[in-house]
Amino acid sequence: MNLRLRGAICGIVAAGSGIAAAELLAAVIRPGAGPLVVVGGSVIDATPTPVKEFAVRELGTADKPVLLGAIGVVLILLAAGTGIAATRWRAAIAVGAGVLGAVGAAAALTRPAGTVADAVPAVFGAALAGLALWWLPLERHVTATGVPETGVDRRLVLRLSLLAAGAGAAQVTGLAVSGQRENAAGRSRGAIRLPAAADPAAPLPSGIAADFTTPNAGFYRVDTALTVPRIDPSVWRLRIHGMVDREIELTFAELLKRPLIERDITLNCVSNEVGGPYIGTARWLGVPLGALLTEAGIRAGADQIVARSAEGMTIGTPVATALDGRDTMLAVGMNGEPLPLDHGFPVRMLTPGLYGYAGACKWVTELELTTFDQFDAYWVERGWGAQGIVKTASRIDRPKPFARLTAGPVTVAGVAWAQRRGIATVEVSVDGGPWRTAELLPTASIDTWTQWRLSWPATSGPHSLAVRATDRTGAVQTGARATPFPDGATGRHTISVTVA
Ligand SMILES: Nc1nc2c(c(=O)[nH]1)N[C@H]1C(S)=C(S)[C@@H](COP(=O)(O)O)O[C@H]1N2
Ligand SMILES: [Mo]
Repeated sequence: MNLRLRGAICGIVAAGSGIAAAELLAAVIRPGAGPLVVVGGSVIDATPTPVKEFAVRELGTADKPVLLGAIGVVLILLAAGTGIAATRWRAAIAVGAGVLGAVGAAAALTRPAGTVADAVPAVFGAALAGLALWWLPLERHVTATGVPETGVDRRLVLRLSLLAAGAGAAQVTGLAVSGQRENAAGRSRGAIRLPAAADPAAPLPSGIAADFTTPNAGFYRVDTALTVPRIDPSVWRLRIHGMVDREIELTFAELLKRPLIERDITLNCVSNEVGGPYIGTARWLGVPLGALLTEAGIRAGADQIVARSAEGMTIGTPVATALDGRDTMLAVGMNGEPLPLDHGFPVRMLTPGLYGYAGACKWVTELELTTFDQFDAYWVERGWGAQGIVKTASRIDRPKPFARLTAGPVTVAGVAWAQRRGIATVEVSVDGGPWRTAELLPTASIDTWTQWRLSWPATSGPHSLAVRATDRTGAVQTGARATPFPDGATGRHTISVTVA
């Protein structure tokens, strides 16, 4: 085997065993702070907004596996390079291990919820990787007569196998440990019996279409969390502090004792492109935030609620939205179940009328009353608008883009939304022609989307269909195109179809 290949293999196996050991240690002492996840989280936070937008748009929920894969490739290159260099220059081992440990430790220490202990797995793993590489026979054994041994290098094969087996065992154990914890989180969620709402939602009006409510399993997910936080509701606490007269700390049981409201609310993501999928409607159960804040006593001048989550997200929401009568809540239930882990279990915020990044902090553990002048939340620091008001928009769901249709009546249908304002009319234009008014289906409230449909007498040939909504303030959805950054996409969803 040539020396370089030998070095590369030794480097990769040594690094792999160190990283597996570090992940195992992290799984035991501090779940969610494994070196890979911590480095990945730092990469996400440091990623420039346009790249993030691209990732959300092009990769959707696959953005996280792709990121972890990219980190894996960088690690393999670093490990192989270190191994190759070490065949000539032993000190390369210290350099490679040092880089690995330093990057891991720096990422761990700079995570928003990071503690000094979080750096331990990375340092330990890097040291182990260095020792392993030192121990591996990087050069071919030389016989007493000074001739390199030929044939299979038993020592190399044996040591590589031992390391690989050790890494495999660490990996399996680590997965078992986190699997246990996941099951525990799932069990504690499964054991929760949510109280009935003191103020239940009205039944959905008859005539509402079946897909008005988005099932939990199909609800879009957008967040920066590489691993979903697993919060034990029995240790969960919410702290309300900052510009308040009395700090409040609540347990989950205390939160559930408060009168609950149940509401149908549409939630959507500011990163959604025109016509995009990051929107859904659910029946949420939660504690109105306004009363809680009033009990805490909001000090004069406080205009921002900064919600902090277990994994360190910060989301800034205007104080006014908790006091102006809308159903801003700390949600605990979604479509008749406790919140799914992905959607913020055990508690998330929900603010009708605001995009998720400005009002819907998942896994929330802290609310700090402050001002917009004093503090920029996570997305605002990255250039997104501070207020996050949902823009009036509409989408064509049927027919699908590039559908081949037969001439005759075709049902064109979709949704339109302008949470807090409500939808007044929806219109469709065929081939840039006059706007035709669509039929609006019954809807739940001004905080939910409105389904619409129109029977179109399709004639043969290629056609384009465009939609626009008018909200109940009379404002017509603009046709001017804007990208999602910095405060939500605008433009009209337009599709092409062919009629035979
Ligand atoms: N803790 C936390 N909360 C978060 C986010 C996040 O990254 N972390 N993303 C926000 C964004 S941008 C949106 S659009 C909504 C999405 O909520 P969902 O995943 O339940 O649909 O969550 C919001 N809350
Ligand atoms: Mo979002």
